[in-house]
Amino acid sequence: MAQFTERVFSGVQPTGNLHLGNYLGAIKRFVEMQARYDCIYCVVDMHAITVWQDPKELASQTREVTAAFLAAGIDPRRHIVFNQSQVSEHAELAWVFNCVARLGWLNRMTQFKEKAGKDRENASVGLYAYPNLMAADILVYRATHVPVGEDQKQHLELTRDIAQKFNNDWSESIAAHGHGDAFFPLTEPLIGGPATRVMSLRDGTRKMSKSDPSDYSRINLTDPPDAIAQKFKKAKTDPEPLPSEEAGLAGRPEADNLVGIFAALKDVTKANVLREYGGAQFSTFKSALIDLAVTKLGPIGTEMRRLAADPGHIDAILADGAERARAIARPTLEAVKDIVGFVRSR
Ligand code: AQP
Repeated sequence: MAQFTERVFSGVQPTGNLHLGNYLGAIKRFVEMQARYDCIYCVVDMHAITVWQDPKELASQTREVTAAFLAAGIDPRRHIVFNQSQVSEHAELAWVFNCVARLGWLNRMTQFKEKAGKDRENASVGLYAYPNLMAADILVYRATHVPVGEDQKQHLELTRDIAQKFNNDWSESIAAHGHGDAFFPLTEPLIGGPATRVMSLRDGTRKMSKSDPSDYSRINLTDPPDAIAQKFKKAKTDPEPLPSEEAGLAGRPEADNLVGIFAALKDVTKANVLREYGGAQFSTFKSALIDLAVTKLGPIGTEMRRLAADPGHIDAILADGAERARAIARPTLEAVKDIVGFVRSR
């Protein structure tokens, strides 16, 4: 089996209101990956326009996500940070994948069903084909690992299916062009830790989400300390004290969510948290959670605001990242063109 250089790719949509779920499920883990892998982190603006985006807001939100990456501790000199639309190879490979993926595969995608809702006929074709573009984002760098939240698991499985089918359908051409028995890796999702699915603070059965109309459902990364405190104070709970063991969280989604958030912010397990707070009332636990969240998130918000004052600096980082991303993506795409049989000038 072909060997692939280990490389991490992941992306975040610039669709506003970056929240604690995006941070714990994705960005915080992006930061941790830097010590072990070469990493490529992308602001996926082409994914964002699968639903309507105001142009001015899209540009400012693209810079805001970039600022969040930097403020959280991603190093754009050692790794690559850029926005997707600056590297056209993503779109070109996505077209090839549109011709590899099967309608039946996309019809099973739950995120499309959730986002399109009842008005499916009026959803954009882009929203439907979103997973194929996501596969291209990852595979144009032949990335081997993708840190994501639990909600992206199904899309990662589709990415593997697309890679496998591409490798099978063009196996002779792949070998004839000197790429051995597989051109694309079967990318591994990295989904782990106590906060792979952070839930809404208003309803422990719904995912914390940028598009939730209630701002009280989420902690935004730019929230000042008093807003963080206010939102956690108002967060839904149940009347029982915290259990001493994890099994006691079953059937208590709000308690489970707050304990998971605490554990992820503190880099411990839920069991550790319950050892310390088992038997405590929510008022006591929420005070400790507020202190912890303000300590961890406060400096990120402050740094994001500082970076926001200099959009030219952000744009320069994105331009530099795009150039370095293109240097990896272009040879992949050229090889794909040769494998598929597209004539190209050399
Ligand atoms: N609630 C969450 N818990 C853990 N991880 C999460 N992620 C998103 N929500 C949670 C992870 O954040 C990364 C970037 O997500 P995205 O912005 O690309 O798209 P999304 O998953 O569609 O985010 P939202 O907040 O749910 O946006 P809307 O409301 O627009 O649909 C991904 O790794 C994702 O797993």
